[in-house]
Amino acid sequence: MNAELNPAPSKGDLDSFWMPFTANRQFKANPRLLARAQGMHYWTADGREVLDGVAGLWCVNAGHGRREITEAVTKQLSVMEYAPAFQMGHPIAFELANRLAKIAPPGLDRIFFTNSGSESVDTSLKIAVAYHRARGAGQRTRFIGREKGYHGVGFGGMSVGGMVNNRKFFGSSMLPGVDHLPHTLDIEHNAFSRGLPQRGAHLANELERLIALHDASTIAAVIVEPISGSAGVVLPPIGYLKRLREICDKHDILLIFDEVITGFGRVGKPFASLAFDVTPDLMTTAKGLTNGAIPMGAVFAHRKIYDAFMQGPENAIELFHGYTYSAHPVACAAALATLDVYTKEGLLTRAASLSLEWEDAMHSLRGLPHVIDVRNYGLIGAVELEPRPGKPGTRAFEVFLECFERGVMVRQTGDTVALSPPLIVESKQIARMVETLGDVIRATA
Ligand code: PXG
Repeated sequence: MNAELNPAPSKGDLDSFWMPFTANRQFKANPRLLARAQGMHYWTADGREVLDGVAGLWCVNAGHGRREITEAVTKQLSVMEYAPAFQMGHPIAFELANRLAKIAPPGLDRIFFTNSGSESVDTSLKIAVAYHRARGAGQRTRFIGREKGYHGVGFGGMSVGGMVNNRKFFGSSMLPGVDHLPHTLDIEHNAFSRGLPQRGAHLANELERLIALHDASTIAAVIVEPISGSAGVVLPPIGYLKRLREICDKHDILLIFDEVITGFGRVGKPFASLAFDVTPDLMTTAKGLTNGAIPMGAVFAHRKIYDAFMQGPENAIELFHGYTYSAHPVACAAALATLDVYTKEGLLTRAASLSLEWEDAMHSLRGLPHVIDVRNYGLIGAVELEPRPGKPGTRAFEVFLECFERGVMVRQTGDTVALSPPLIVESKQIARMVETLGDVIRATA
């Protein structure tokens, strides 16, 4: 694509766009404008090449500018740009659901389409409550989330989420009846673990305590990310997720895995649920579903949940929920083409074959100034920096800015720098990312 198709705005032109999750004034004083992307790289508006260490925002798993996806989207736009999915259907929506069902964790073969991770999360929470009601347990309305959890920005996702800045500005405008498990980040005991940390499975037993407090009969679902991404890559201790599953089963509570980040190959299997061999009842996805090309999300529901709704008169709507753009034909076309690329290139499992190399590369940062932890799993990595006294987050933010100056895009959250490259990444690119990050950490006081 020619960069001239997207002329760079001048500084005065930056005022109207209220940017999401952005330091607007800092950005608009020193804009970082991306104009073009191909493969593992972005190019800035002034023509600099930037290696993409974060797959856009954890979504461009097959790399940028995939011709197959572009062609599928273009074709679908000319055949039928939109069709409603309420009381109507179109063939590729069913085709996509069938394809997803084939790679789903066991039993999770009923697919509800949304347009984002946030919508997937809110959809899964609503399905959980309505499921219990359909079974005569309408008093089960509580949710249990987890500290440091990120489940998007809808009121539901915000309420079960556990990142303080995403909550505190919105006061008590939360869902009532939500409680939180403790997070599993334990740098004191688990720093520099390679892969999953040894210590911390016992933290799942805290769920028993919350159940004792609220009574199981009031709880609809527990929602966790198998690996927390946004909070700075928090890994599940060995045995932790299995224990959560056991406790949920014992008390008839649904377990929701939020796989918006971990889904579609990020951890070396199609889903983290398969990598960790723990099957949830509901699974939320988005991002990698369409390689980030067109917004789309999907909730995978266990067949038993779907079946519980399929009662009553046959002409009655079973679930009063959905979006104008649920199963949008263009998004379906993008997702089908994306799945083709993933399959053809083995991308849903490629992270597994790279994970040891990735782990070694990430852990080569151990010992650098201010590095207090390195975490990795699949093609996810994080470096935790010691916060500057009284100025949390500033050190990692500077690292992020300087990496970008040196041509590598990373993500910063708090004092963590996270990496999650497209799954097509090559060895030399892994080396370049980690070397640049190391140089920048050394140069940042
Ligand atoms: N759940 C999880 C686990 C996510 O990571 C969402 C839900 C919400 O998805 P949408 O599509 O509504 O944004 C997410 C989103 C980061 C970062 O850098 C992560 C996300 C979004 C933006 C930045 O960690 N995850």
